[in-house]
Amino acid sequence: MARCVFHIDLDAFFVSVEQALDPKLKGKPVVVGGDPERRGVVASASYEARPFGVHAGMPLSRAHRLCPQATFLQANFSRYRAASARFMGILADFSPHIEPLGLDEAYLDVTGFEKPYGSPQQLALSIKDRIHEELKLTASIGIATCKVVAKIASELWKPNGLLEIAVGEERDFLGPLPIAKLPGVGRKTEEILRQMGIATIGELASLSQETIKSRLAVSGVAMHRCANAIDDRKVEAPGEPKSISQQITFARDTLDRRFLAAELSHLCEEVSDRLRSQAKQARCLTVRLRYADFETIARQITLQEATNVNQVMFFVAFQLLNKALTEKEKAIRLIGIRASSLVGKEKQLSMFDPGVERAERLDKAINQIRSKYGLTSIQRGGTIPNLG
Ligand code: DCP
Ligand code: CA
Repeated sequence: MARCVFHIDLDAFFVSVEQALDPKLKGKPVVVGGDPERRGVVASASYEARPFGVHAGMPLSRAHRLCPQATFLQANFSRYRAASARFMGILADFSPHIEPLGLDEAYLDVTGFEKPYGSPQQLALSIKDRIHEELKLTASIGIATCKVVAKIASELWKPNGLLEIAVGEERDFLGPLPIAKLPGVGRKTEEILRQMGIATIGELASLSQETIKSRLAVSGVAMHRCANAIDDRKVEAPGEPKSISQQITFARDTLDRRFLAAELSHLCEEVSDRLRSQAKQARCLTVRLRYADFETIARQITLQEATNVNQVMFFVAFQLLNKALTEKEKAIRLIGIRASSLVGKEKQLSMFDPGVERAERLDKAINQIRSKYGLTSIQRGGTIPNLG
C-alpha cells in the first residue's frame, strides 16, 4: 500500500511568531535577526519583505538598505521554542509517526489516519486550521508517497500552501524542477551537475547510476534515487541529540576580540539554555572558527565534570577562542560553539546555596584549563570582559 507522508513547514517562522504576538506587524515587511546597526544576518524575513530581495542569511545591513521601511526585530528563541513545542504537539494529535526537523518543520506519516477526515487533503486542512486557530501561524503542507517528494511539494507552494502529488505522478512532478530543489544539492553539487549539462531533476533522474556515482560518489547515488522518487526512508523521531550547537556568521569579517567575546557569550547563553531545557549537561565543548578565506578550525576540550552552567561554558569557550586567536591572526567570518558528550538528567544544584556549587564548578574548570594551557593563561573575573 502506498504511504501517505506529509511535510509541514511553518511560513516565515520567527517573523510569524512575532506578528502573532504583535498584530500591528501583520501584512508588513518584518525582519528578525537583530539591530541593523549591529553586525549580523537575517534569520527570517516576512513575505512582504521578500519582494525587496531580503532573504535569510543576508547581512542585516544589506537587508536594511534594500528595505529600510521594514521593522527589524531581535530573535527571541524562547518564544520560538515555545511555539515549536505547541506546533509539534498539534501534529502529534493527528499521527504518532512524527519526525521533527528543526523547530518549524516536520514529517508526519498519516497512512490510514486520513480515513475519518475523508481524504489526505482534508486532514491537511484540519492541521492547518488548528495551527492557525491555536498559534495564529500559517503552514505549508506537501503530501506525497515519500519524504523527498512531500518536502519539495511543501516548499513549492509557500506560503499557506497545500500541494498533493498523486500516487504515480511523482516523477512527472519532479522532472521539470531545477536540481537545486532537491534536498542536499548545494551550490557545489549544482555546479558539478551543471558542468555535466544537468539542469533539471528529470535530467538527473535519466542518467545512469554509474555515471552519477563516478562524479558524486555515494551522495550522488542517494540524490539519483531521490530524483527518481525512490525514497523509502521511514518517518521516525530521531534518537537523542548527540550534540547541541549554535553558530553565527558575521556580516563583516572581524578580528575584534571584544566583539568576538560578546558573540561567543550570546552563543553560550543559547546553548546552555537549550541544555538546561533538555535537562542535559555537556562534557565536551568545541569552538569552531571560520576565517575570511573559509579555512575552518575547531578547538575542543573535554571537561572533568559535565556542565550546563552558562558562566562555566563561556569561561571555557573563551579560553579556547583566545588560544585560537593567538595561533592565527586572520579575520573571522563565523564563530560557533558545540556542546557534546551529553549526559542525562541535570544534577540537582545544592538546595541551600546554588551559587556555591556554581562557583565550585567554575573553579574546577579554571583549574583544568590552567593545567592544560599554563598558569598565565587565566585570570579570573573582571579580566574576562576587559579584552585588549
Ligand atoms: N533560520 C535562521 N537562519 C537561517 C535560516 C533560518 O535562523 N539562515 C531560522 C529562522 C526561520 C527558521 O529558522 O524562521 C525556519 O527556517 P526556514 O528556512 O523554514 O525559513 P522561514 O520559516 O523563515 O521561511 P519559509 O516560509 O521560507 O519557510
Ligand atoms: Ca519555515
